[in-house]
Amino acid sequence: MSARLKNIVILISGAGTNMAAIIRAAQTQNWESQLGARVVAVISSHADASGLALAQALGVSSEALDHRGFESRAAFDAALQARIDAHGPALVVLAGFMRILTPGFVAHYAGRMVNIHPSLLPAFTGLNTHRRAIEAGCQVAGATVHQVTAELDHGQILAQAVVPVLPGDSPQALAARVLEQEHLLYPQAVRELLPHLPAL
Ligand code: NHR
Ligand code: GAR
Repeated sequence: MSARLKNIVILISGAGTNMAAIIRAAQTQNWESQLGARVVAVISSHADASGLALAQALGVSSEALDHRGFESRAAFDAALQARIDAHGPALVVLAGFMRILTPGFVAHYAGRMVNIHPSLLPAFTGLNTHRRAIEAGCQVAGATVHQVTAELDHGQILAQAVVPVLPGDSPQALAARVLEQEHLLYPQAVRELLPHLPAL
């Protein structure tokens, strides 16, 4: 029975508030009985991520695999892949995950790895999205849930949320406005994707 559940592994690097939103949605909406899915593990690329304790507090086991202990991206990704695959994941969810992943790693999870990026893709791939949106004079900003492919922030778009950029916005103020929408968008996008994924 439990072998047929769709296991979700969430990768984080920091606060893990998107991770927490997904775990809470899975619990309150009873994804296990409704969708045959459950969040089984959280893995952080940073040992000091506060999201590790937050996951434990929500009843999900968490572990750190600090990227600084590895000589190369390929070595880190190989170790990360082994840790993830130990949980038999149907879906890998990047939630504030800050390490660029190698093409081999991405290929291994093709069609079953998603990310939330804090911009309205295809605008503003990469980092410092909020500062760049303000400097460009954008009147709207937002977040995008997308499939992860080898090319950074270029996978198929699954869902987007839009917020206004307000006069005098700081990158921090805009980031907080976007993050609030991310917490609604990401659990919903994952929930809609799950029926389309095979259990491992
Ligand atoms: N990997 C691939 N191959 N494809 C994607 O679409 C990915 C990915 C890894 C992470 C998240 C992404 C985001 O939402 C993501 C998407 C980190 C960086 C980055 O430059 C860029 C984009 C994203 C995540 N990272 C630096 C690096 O050298 C480290 C930056 C830091 O530690 O602060 O890996 O924005
Ligand atoms: C979120 O805004 C997420 O979109 C962004 O970082 C924040 C993480 O918050 N992701 C990236 O910038 C990826 N490069 P969280 O850890 O509280 O979910």
